[in-house]
Amino acid sequence: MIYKRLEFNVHGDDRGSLIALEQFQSIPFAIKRIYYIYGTKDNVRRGFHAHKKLKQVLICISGHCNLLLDDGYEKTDIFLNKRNIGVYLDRPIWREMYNFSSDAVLLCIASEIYDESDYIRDYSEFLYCIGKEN
Ligand code: T46
Repeated sequence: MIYKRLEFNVHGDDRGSLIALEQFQSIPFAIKRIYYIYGTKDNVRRGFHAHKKLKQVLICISGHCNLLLDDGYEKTDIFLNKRNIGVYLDRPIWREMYNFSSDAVLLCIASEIYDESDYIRDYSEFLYCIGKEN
């Protein structure tokens, strides 16, 4: 499997719902950074990179979007629209995000602080990094 699907406990009652995320519990690593993507314009595609070391959990906490994942051998396209589902990426995976609804918020929980040198932004370099030449 290219990614691990995480399902979070929903604490719901007659007031509504609450999901709590904790490091080493629902999130399988120490959390060093959280960022979120929102207000994405129509027909925009983001991503187009992989990470060398970074581990992340991606959760679409409002609206919907698609996540295209590629490990160099196979691709999978995931429709994200559930607040209690996380996509755990724990190795170099090429990713693209698209089909954002106007109310989409993609929450990203990361194992490291921001480091541009961890990005692989060239697809051929990505294949080289995972040991698969073009
Ligand atoms: C990823 C996908 C899912 C920062 O200054 N700090 C940060 O923590 C991040 C994530 C970004 N930035 C700056 C760098 C760029 O100037 O924000 C700008 C937009 O970042 P980027 O073009 O990398 O955004 P996406 O949507 O292509 O990718 C992001 C993450 O960067 C990436 O790690 O896995 O979301």
